[in-house]
Amino acid sequence: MFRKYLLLLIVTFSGVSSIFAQDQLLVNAYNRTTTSLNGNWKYIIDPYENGYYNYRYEPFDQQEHPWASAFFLNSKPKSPSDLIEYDFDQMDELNVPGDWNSQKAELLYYEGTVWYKKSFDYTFTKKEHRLFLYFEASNYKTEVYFNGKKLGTHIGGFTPFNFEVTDLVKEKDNFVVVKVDNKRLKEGIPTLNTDWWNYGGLTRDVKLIETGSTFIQDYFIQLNPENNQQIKGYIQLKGDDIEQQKIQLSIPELKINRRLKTDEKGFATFEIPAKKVQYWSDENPYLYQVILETKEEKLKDQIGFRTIRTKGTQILLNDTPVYLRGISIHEESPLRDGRGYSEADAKQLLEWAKELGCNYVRLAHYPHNEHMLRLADQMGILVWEENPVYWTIDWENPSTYQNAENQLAELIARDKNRASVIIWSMANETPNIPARNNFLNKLAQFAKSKDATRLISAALEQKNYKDNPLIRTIDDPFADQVDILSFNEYIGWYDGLPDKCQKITWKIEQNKPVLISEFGAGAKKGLYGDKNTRWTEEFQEDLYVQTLKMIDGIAKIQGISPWILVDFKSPRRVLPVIQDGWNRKGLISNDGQKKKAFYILQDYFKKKANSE
Ligand code: GCB
Repeated sequence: MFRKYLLLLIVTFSGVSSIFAQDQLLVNAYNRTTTSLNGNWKYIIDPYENGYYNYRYEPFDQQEHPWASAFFLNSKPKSPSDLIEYDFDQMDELNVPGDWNSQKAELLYYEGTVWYKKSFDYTFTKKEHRLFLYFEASNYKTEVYFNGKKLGTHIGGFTPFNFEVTDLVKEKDNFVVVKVDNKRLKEGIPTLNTDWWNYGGLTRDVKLIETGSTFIQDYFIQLNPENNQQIKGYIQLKGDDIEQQKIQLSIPELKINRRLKTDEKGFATFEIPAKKVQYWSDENPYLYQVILETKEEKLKDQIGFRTIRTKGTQILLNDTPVYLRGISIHEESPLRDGRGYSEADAKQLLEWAKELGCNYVRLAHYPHNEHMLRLADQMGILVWEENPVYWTIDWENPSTYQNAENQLAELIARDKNRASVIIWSMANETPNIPARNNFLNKLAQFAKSKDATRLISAALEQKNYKDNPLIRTIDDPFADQVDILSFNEYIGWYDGLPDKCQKITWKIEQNKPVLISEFGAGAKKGLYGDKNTRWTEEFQEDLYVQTLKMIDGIAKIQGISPWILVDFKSPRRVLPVIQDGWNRKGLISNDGQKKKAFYILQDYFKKKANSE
C-alpha cells in the first residue's frame, strides 16, 4: 500500500500526470458494489483557468508546492490573515449527472472550464478491498483530483473511465475535485464543427466501485462467430494476486459451470460448448444470467448470444436475413432539456422507436449512455454505435488519431458484451482524401482486432455517377473496408425538392448490404401548409413518402435510419420562430408531439415487418 502511495506522489509531482488507459476500465460497472456520488456538487466557473494555472501559466498540479490558490487543493484559510480567493463550500450547486448548459442560464452557451467539488465519507465493506472512482462520462477534457492529489486526465466526452483511490480514501471528509473543460478543439474528437450542442460537465453517473484486492477488471463472453454452438471469450483479473487464480464461469440455464485458471498475466480464455442456446434476436431478446466467481468476487451480468454476419448483400442475424427498420437518435432527454443520462430518458427514446416499428437504432454521433444499450438488449433493438469522428477532423495529426482510437477502445470495452450492438461505426460524412483514408483504415483494423463479433461501418456520402446528377453512387475507397455500406442522403432537402427522389436512379456497385444511415427534412410541429412549403409537416411527410418510394427501388438496401427521432438542440440552427436553436428534422418535436411523417414511417415499417 505504502509503495503505491509513494508512486502516486512521484507521478503527481513529477509533472507527468497520467492519462487514463482503457485497459484499466472496470467493465460492467452496473452490477458491481457501488456507492453513488450523484447529486449536488459545488462548482466554480473558471473561464481563465485561474484555479489551474499560476500567473506564469504553469499548471499548479505539476508543482511540488502548489500555491493554496490551486482549486484542486480545496483550500480553506487556516488563520484570518490567509489569502485564499475561492471557497467551494460557499458556491452554488450543479446536479450530477447532468450537463451544465441546461441547468444554469449563465452556462447555456458556455465553453470552457468548470470545477466541481463533492465531499463524502466512506467505509469499506471489507478491509482488504480496493476502491475506484468511476465516471460514466464527462465532456470533454477532465482532470481528476482526490483529497488534494491528482489521479489523472481523461479526454473524450462520451466514454467511461476510472481511477483507483484505495490508498487515498479516508473514513471522513474525502473530497473529489474535478476540472471539466468542454472547449472545442480543432484537433479534438469531435472537432470544432458539429451539428449538436456541446454540452459540458459531468454528464453521466459518478460512483465509487469497491472490488476485491484481486478483481475482475474485464471480460468478453460472446458466441463464437465461427461456431454458434460455442461460447468463447476471456476474463482479465487485476490486482495483488492474479497468477494461477481460479475463476468459476457459470451460466446456470445452459448448465455451464466451467472452472478456469489465469495465466501469469491474470488472463484466462475459454471455449465452451453450448448446444441449446436460445439465440438473442430482435424478436426474442433472450438474456442469460452469467456469473463470474473468484475467491473474492462474484460478478453477474445478463448476456445475450447471437451471431451477426453478412453474406453478399444480406445481413444475417443468427443466420437469418434481417432488415433493419431503424431511426437515428441523439442523446437528449425528451423529459427535460439537455443531455440524456437516465434510464427513464433512454426508455422514452427506445419506446418511441418501438412505437415507430423499429427493430434497430442508430445511436448518433457518439457513444450514448449505458442505459441505452442495457435497455436495447432487453427490448430487442439492434444497435449501431458510433465513434465521434465527424465531418472534417485533423486527419494528419497523430494525437488526433490516438484520441479517436482511445475513445473507440473505451466504447468497445464497455459494450462488447451487449448482444444488441451489431455495428461499430467509425465515422460520419468524412471527406474522401488520402489522409482520411489512412486514418479510417487504421481505425477499422483496430476495431476488428478488438472485436470480431460485430460488423464495421461508417456513414459515407453518395455522389453523382460519372458526372450525371441523376444517377447516384458510392465511390469511396473506405467502402472496401466496411462490412456494411452505409451512406447519408438528403435528396429533397439539401438537394432539390422531395419529388426529385423519383428522378434519381442508383448504381451501387459494391456487393455488400447497404444501409441508408440518414435522410430527412425539417418541420416545425404544428406548422401546416402545402407540401412544397419548407418547414411544414406536409413537406416533411412528402419527403418521407418520396424517399421511401425511391428506396424501394434500390435492391441492396437492408435497412434505414432516417434523421431523426426527436428534434435536437444545435447552435447552427438559428432561424427565428422555426428553429430557435433546434434542428427540426425530428419525427417528434422536442416537447414530445409526433409529426405527420412519424405515421408515414410507422406505416412503412409495419408493412416491412409483415412482409419479412
Ligand atoms: C447530416 C449530419 C447530421 C446533421 C444532419 C442535418 O448529414 O450527419 O449530423 O444533423 O445532416 O440535419 O443536416
